[in-house]
Amino acid sequence: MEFPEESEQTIYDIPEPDVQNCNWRKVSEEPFSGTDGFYVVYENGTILTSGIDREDNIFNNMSVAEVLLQVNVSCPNDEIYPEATSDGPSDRSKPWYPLRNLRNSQRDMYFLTVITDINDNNPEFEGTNPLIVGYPDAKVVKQLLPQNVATVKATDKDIGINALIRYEIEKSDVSSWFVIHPHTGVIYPNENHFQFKDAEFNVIAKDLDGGQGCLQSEKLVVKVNIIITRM
Ligand SMILES: [Ca+2]
Ligand SMILES: [Ca+2]
Ligand SMILES: [Ca+2]
Repeated sequence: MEFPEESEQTIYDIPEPDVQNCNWRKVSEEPFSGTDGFYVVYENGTILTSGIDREDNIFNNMSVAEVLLQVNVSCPNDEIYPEATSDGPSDRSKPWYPLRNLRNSQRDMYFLTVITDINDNNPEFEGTNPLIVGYPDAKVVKQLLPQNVATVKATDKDIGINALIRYEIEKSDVSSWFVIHPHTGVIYPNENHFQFKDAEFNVIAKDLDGGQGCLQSEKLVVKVNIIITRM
């Protein structure tokens, strides 16, 4: 089965009357998280998850976040009917006898759940904040190939579109001096507006490629200092 992370779900609820007087218990979870794990198994056969975090470190090395739950069920009949043995003729009038092996295997049940991603993590910038960069003054730039001002990088713990980042420069008096590549995070001087003066502006990173409902990062302050050269 498959369900989204962080949700509270009943993954199994055995219907009446089969539930009567049977006891269910959790045997194992793989991988196991924390002291109690992800699942709660009630004696009446209800299995709940209180929310599985797909970004939990235990899924780091898994291409798909999966949890395998093993539960054991024991019923009064287990004690009433003795274990079958190979001694003596089989009594076909007792249905449990020829099904012994099957019954034993039914004591353990396995539930494999695939945890799908939801967008519950904001992008986060790497490195120092503020980011302080130097940019050469006009005299030097004329002798060099045009160069970028800086590169910023943010990461997002989600996957897929939930982690697809779009960078933007927050609008300000100096924002028009710069252009940022929305996906690479490279910041260029805007040829038509750039001024060789110190400037400070904010960059934000949005997930969902900046689409509706996106989450955004803290503001990254970028300080550009013009390096004056004497030639
Ligand atoms: Ca999560
Ligand atoms: Ca997530
Ligand atoms: Ca995200």
